[in-house]
Amino acid sequence: MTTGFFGDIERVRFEGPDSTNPLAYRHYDPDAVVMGKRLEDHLRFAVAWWHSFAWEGGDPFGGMTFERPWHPQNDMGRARLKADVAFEMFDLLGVPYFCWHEADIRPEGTSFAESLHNFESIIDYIGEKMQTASTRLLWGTANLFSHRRFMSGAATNPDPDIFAYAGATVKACLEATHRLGGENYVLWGGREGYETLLNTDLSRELDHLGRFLTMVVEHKHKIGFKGAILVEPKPQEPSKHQYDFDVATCYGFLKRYGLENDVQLNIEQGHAILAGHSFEHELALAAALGVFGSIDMNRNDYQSGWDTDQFPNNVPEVTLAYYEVLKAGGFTTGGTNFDAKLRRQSLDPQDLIAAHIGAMDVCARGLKSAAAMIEDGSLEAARAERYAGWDTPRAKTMLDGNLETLSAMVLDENLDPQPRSGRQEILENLVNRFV
Ligand code: XLS
Ligand code: NI
Ligand code: NI
Repeated sequence: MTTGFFGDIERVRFEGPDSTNPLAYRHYDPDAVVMGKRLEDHLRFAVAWWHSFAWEGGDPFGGMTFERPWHPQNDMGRARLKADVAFEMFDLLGVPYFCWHEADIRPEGTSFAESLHNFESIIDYIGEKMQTASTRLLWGTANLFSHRRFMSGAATNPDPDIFAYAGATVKACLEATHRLGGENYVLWGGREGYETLLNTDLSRELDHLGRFLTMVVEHKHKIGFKGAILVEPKPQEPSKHQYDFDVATCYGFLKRYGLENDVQLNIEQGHAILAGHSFEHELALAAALGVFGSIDMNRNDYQSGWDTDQFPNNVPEVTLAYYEVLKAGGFTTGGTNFDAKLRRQSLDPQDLIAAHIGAMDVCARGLKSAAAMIEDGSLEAARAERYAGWDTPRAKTMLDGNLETLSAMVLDENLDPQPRSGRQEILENLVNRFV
């Protein structure tokens, strides 16, 4: 018995690039083998519970547009109905993973104990559904930013009781993630930052955030959770200044608190853009620093400058991102989470299915193009050639020397190095052969 929410929509199949069926995959064939691995195992797609099922379609100028049968989301019966519909969608899409915040899946209670009780019973319910479903948990996370108690932050709140409340919430969410066999646990510091320095003790807040994250890592080991702990960088919104600004800032923070070997990063396309970077820059940097974990694949509107959380639909952009993912060795515990929502005028259940189909197809095309670029090898060959001078014993002695030996070398050999073209346009043309 299904809920009937998706009407007569049938399981989405791969029909190939010539299909005109709007509810078929044209590029995502989960079983297609690319670079020796199934596409499903490369991409590891996940549906985000918050955008697809909990979000009601509001914006700063207006409220709910969606009117789902589980609205308002204030009792357990509706929470279970929402879970039923979620699993029906996972099955229709054949998507291997999902993600949640506790606030997406359970109604808030009138006390912490009641909220916890609601949460645990919905986790049991989801656990039962997972017995027969083929969709697994990519990550769980805590919503430490929506409720008004968190308006001044969670771990960085000036009120220690909020720090405790946040810790209790993360304990429950981490344990539930472990119970459901989740592969990662994410922390995004939505309001871990500030609006004005005039009322903020920045130094103290950073120490509290470091201590909080250390407690999370300690608890992970205590309960035997083998998944990865991931922090998700974002420069601003909702806070004016966020402490987890970008990959570089997060890495510095992890280093300072001795967590760089225990915590990796969940990197979101839209957040990279908000920070003034490209997505591929953030991915390449995370890989270089050894903290690449997982991705949130959702774009922003480039004109509005907001975190609009739109489904990806730009193949060349996605290709460059997966190129970095593949070069980093691909995902291990991580995956491709669609932290993306419909536009608020897209009311129909079919819109939800079509949005994911389009996003999965775009990502499949991007990954296949990236793999083709790697297999072709011309781009890496050009890069290697540009640095070839460094592969010589002579260059090694430069690195092993000091400023005096470098000075002596320049004078003795009368060095007069000549600039060489970076060949950017030629390389861009090369990439365009594949996308
Ligand atoms: C918000 C974040 C959020 C995290 C999970 O911008 O992307 O959705 O992914 O808390
Ligand atoms: Ni985001
Ligand atoms: Ni995100």
